[in-house]
Amino acid sequence: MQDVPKLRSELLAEIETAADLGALDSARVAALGKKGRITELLKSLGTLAPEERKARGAALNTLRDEVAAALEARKSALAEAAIDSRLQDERIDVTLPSRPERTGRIHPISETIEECIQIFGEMGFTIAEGPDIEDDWHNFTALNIPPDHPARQEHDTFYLPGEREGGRMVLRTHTSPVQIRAMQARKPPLRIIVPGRTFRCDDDATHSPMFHQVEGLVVDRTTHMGHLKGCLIEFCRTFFGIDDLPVRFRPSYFPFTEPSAEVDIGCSREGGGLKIGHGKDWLEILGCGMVNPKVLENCGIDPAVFQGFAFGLGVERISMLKYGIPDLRTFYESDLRWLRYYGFPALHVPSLVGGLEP
Ligand code: 2NL
Repeated sequence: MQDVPKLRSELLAEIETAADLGALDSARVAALGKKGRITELLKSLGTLAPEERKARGAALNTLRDEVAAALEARKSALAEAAIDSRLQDERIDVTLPSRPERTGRIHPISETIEECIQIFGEMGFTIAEGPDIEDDWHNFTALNIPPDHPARQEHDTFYLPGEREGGRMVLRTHTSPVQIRAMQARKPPLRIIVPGRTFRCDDDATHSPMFHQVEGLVVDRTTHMGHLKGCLIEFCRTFFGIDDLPVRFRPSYFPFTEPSAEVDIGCSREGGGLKIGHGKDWLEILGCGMVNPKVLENCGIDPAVFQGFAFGLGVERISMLKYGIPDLRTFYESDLRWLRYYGFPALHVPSLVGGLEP
């Protein structure tokens, strides 16, 4: 008759030395499988005398439990070892230096948007995004742009064929519809900026059918023109890195703001070149105003309780001014030599104090 202690040490040794899950499973089958050594012994208990059967049955049950526990323990140990070895194999030395000159460059549009996000982010704005394809209501109607407004005309707007939910769809002509959606979806106070692509049916030396905007919106109970001015003066000075940059607000008109203004920064055009920051000339760089009460109302915000300011700027324009890029069209030509010259290294961090150098 099989000696239980001997069987125990054989089975446990086999389990302990199983090198992988396959070998471990063979050990399990050999011990506890249908024709396993423990199973066979349990089956043969019936042939024994009652006293002997009891003692041996107890010993075999204990052995079976012990072997089962050893199998589980070995299984966990093998799994852990597998993870350890995988972690070792996939180790990445994050202290190795990068090789930015051998990787791509960041496009000036991305860089400029990132700089705007950085500056407005410091002021507490968060980023909102929305679809490039919009319905007529979010792109025009909600913004108090009347049906006969020139901006709606076929030659300014890319209208898409067909209708969706009973309305015409357009490629958004500004990022304002994202702010409309934010006002509909959330309760004030709101403080968001919206960077993104915009589209207008225009293509010449100074217009591209696809361009980028950063718009901003603040809505709160006591938001006023002083907040608008402080925010945008701060933005202009930080973006161009000139502490005493002259900034002026010139009255203007937009259907979605009242009053409206355009923002100019001081510059000099003496000697043919353009120098930002000093001199007696002015350069328009963005549009802004207090959100028209009708627009708040269109979005379900009570204009008797809340007021806001908004602004919009063209990313290509301020990028060209800051980085001395002379030709708008070159932004979209995917010319690698241009990108190496005007682009930014992969790990470049947009700086608030970076001045005019890339
Ligand atoms: C420009 C002028 C502007 C806005 C954009 C705006 C958005 C909402 C409500 C009110 Cl939802 N206003 N946006 C306001 C004033 C000017 O952009 O010349 N952009 C390049």
